[in-house]
Amino acid sequence: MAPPEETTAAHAAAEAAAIEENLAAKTTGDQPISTIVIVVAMQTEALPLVAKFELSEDLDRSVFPKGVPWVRYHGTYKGLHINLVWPGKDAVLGVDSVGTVSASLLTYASIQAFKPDLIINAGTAGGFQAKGASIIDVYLASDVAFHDRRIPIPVIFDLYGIGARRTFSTPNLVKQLGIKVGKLSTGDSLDMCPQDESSITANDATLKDMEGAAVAYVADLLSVPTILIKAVTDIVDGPKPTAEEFMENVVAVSAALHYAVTEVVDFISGKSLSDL
Ligand code: FMC
Repeated sequence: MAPPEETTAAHAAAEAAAIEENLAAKTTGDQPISTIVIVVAMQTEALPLVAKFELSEDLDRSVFPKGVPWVRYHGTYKGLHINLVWPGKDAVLGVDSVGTVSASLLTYASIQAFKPDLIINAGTAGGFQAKGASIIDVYLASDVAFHDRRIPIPVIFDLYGIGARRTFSTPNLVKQLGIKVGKLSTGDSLDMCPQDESSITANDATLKDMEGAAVAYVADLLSVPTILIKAVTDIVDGPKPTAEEFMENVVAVSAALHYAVTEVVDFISGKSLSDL
């Protein structure tokens, strides 16, 4: 049953007030974190988190442009305003809109709409066993870079393409949770061609995904600190074909991811950015 109109209006007004209040408080990194945006790429990754944080789907969708498939779940958990967003299903093909383009647009729109103190990009990733990764391991990405933006014009354009950047530093969180830390390399393909492989090696990456560096780029543009939590679904330098191994593990690994994200959110609750 649809909620009565006054309830929806009151709810929207309360939300707008919370966003304003959050903006007013955002002068230093010392206030408790109030609003977070969790960006995920796949429904399988989103649903365990929606259940855990008891979020409700924003059926009105007026925060996003009309017609986009992007989905937002929201609610309050341990004093934090949580907005969990995923780019939804492709309008034509009906599959999750994975990759850097959707992730960038959604991150941009979500920062504009919710003015978060912090972005969490949570998702699955390939891992390199040569770098110590195993299936179901969960990592915090210390650095991100792209591996498929080759611009071989020396000195500056090549570096722009790689787009390497450090993520928001969270030494206390890493220490408290004992979570693994590694570098993440992002590109728009699930498979890996030889050129991508050498770029990933040059990026010194333990992890390979299709969104992380794009989310971090947009968040950096708009000066929002970002942390990336990635759980390993497949071993890129292992014997199994990536797509097969990914499909085999994605549900179990999404469950592991949701435990890790919960631990991170529990840790964040009541803390300021400088406490992380
Ligand atoms: N390479 C690239 N991306 C992924 C991966 C791999 N070996 N394993 N899992 C992923 C992530 C991507 O970020 C996508 O969101 C999704 O899972 C695969 O389409």
